Amino acid sequence: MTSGIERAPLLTRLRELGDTGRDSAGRLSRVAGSDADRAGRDLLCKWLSAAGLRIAIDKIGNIYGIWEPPGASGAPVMIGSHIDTVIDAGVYDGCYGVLAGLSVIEALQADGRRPSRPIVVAAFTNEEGVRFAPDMMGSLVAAGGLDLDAALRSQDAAGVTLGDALASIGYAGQEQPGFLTPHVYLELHVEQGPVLEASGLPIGAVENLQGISWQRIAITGMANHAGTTPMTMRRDAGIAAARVMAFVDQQARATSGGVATVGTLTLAPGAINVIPAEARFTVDMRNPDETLLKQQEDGLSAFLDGLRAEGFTITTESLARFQPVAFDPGIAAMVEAAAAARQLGCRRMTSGAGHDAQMMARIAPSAMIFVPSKGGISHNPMEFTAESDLIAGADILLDVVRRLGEC
Ligand code: HGY
Ligand code: MN
Ligand code: MN
Ligand code: MN
Repeated sequence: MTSGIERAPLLTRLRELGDTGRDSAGRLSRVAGSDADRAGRDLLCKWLSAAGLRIAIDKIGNIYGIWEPPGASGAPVMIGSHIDTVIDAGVYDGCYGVLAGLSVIEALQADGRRPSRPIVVAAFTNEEGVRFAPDMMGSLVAAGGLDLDAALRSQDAAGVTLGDALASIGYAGQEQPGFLTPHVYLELHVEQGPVLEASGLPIGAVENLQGISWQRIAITGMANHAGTTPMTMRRDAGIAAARVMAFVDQQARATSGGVATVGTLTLAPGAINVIPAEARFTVDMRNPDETLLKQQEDGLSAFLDGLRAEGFTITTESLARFQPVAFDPGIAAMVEAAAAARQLGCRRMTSGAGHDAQMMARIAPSAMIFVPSKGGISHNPMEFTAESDLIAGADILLDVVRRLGEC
């Protein structure tokens, strides 16, 4: 096989980017628009420039490193992902795909390849949606699925808008989102789940991505004395929230392909001896089947109506709602063929996690390549992928980009 990816730069940059922006406790929380996000973006742009790429930044802060070799024309082959992270994150989620995209361009340059199309590596803003909702926001705006001004007006818990946050870190770009529509879009990503490791295979050809429903819920009961109020006379918002958590968990376990998570929960007024007057929490439900995802949402809605009948006031707000997405079967077949040519085991699979590819699939044939996550762990500092798998995934990305870029 022709030369593949240079190991050292990819692995070294992954570590260096992973160490950029850690807090005093050593935690990596590069949430969108933070100082850690600025530090990571600055480092990425330094590497993109050093590779001779033209850097363009759009008004939602998406970063594009553009390689336009002589003779290349037309819509680009785009390789993308994100460098923002969740709170106390691992170093591979998102960053691996962006840095592998840079390594692919460097390998093509080193081989003297002349692609017929420009090749672009993209880092999309706020893929995680931890500080500003919805997630996959930068790619969603670039794909025309969310109005730019509405996205820039999204606020974090402190009322800071994404627009102000991007301006404060110097990444409120000039280009109009969508100024660069790809010919095809590829994303290499750690699986973040247990399937590849359990299959003993290094490569996943991702053919679809499950639907996602994010809701923010507030339940209002009544504060009262923890010692004097009989259990039969309480309107305990905390217990009501706990009942919702148990319900969505049990419902997901009983629904084929369903998952559900309550990842945030606050109680007010938040005193040991006061029955909670208010509970605010989020519900993340997902399912590869749109009908079943809708069934999960309807079940939650009916459960909340039951709580209203008990006297609770309940408000719900949709933070994100994305239908399941099918990726391009032709490109998935290219991934499988590239793996076979390198004698690497490969299987077709569904993505449990959301990714920028699900947004770019709205405007261009798109596909993803997965590599295994040790223990299926992600969104956790224990996230780990073996170096041999990281390089194998990047080699497959290189092979598919060479086919798509005709070089
Ligand atoms: O939640 C997700 O799946 C994505 O990483 N934002
Ligand atoms: Mn990711
Ligand atoms: Mn993630
Ligand atoms: Mn993701």
